[in-house]
Amino acid sequence: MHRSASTVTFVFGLLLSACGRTPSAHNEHQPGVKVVPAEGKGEPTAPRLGPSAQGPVETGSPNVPEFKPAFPGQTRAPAVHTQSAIQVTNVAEDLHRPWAVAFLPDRRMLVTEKHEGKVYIIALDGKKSPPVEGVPPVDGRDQGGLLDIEPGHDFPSSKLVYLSYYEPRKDGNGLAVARARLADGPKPKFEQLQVVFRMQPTLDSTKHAGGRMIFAPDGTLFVTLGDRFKDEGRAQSRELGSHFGKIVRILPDGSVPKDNPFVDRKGARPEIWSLGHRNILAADFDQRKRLWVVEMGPQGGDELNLVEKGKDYGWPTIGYGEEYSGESIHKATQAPGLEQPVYYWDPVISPGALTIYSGDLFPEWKGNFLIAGLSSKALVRLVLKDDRVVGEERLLAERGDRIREVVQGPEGAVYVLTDSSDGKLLKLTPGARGSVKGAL
Ligand SMILES: [Ca+2]
Repeated sequence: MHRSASTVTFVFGLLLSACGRTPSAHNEHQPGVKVVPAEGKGEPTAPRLGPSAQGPVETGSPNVPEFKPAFPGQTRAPAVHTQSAIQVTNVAEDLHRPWAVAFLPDRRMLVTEKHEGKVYIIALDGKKSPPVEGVPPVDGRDQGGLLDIEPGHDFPSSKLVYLSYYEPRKDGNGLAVARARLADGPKPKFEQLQVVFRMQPTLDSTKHAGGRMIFAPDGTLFVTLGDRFKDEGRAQSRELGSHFGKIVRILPDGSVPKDNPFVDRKGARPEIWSLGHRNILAADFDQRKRLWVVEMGPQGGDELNLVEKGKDYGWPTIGYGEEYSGESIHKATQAPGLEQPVYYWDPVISPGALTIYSGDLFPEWKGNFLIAGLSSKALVRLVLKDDRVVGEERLLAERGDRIREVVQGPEGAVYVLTDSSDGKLLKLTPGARGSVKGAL
């Protein structure tokens, strides 16, 4: 179904200048400002490079003010502002709770719908295929369903596509990764489906199974997992005998790389790469081939972590958040042998996906971290220097959409999915110079 693209150009600086500096003013402005048109009222804010003198982008009160950062700049980095106008194009809509986008070599996109476990192939002009047949059954309740999708590195020859999903099992469910051959055409289908990874143990939970898949530059496959949002799962997050609370690393056929950190440890699950995570949906590799993740924390405890082989990221022993009830989880924010987050958010942003931008279309974003924000209803941009966050921005906030996914397209445009029963696939490109009064 082809839909004509609607395009809106606006300047984010206008929105930022419109937002007050108190928590209530910030929140009130979000739904009120729909679009700041090119010929809108007021002038864009003066462009600012690097840290702003105006303080952090986050103006909400912390949930856990008694927890203090371990080092300067670990939270509430100074606000920064994108100088370019940004054009937002509506590529596709009518997507029911879409979760992931992945590009095929011919620039068409694979898009998943979570609850009913559907996959569509969407062309750059928005033309959508029939649902791809052959998707495995999913437990689509709540946070479950069909989540991530990635073509294999060898897709041009193998046609292999990888899927992650809540697999229905006797006595519950668990995250599974399957791969299948995509038989393309007017009625596309997956053939020869093979499950290559099963999160263990099985538990009856509709939450926190993680589910992001990312291929490393060396072709190994990282899969992020979670603590299942249950006491027994949380208690296993730092135990090597369980997949709960872990990031795992496998070969594309599901076998275990010989250089995984715990392959020789008795009782350890050999797929484990790192431990002590709560729930991770957001992951990407940087230009130096290092893995970064943004974790869904508890109330007041979302974290950016630089993930290294065999390390323990501390959940639930340390952290910066608290239970949703306000009860405490952690006695302390630091402990020997447990890794500190590079950055944390209190209040949270609810990270759905991470893309470390490397394209040429937005030169000022090069190397920046773009994070899909669900509860924060924004595309969160972080500027890093020497592995410390030195700037933060909330893009697209005036739309009021929960943002589920962010990926960089082959030409350097940025694609995002909104999380809704009428979800949209949006494309961000630089707005035309001179189209916005006062813009550079
Ligand atoms: Ca942690």
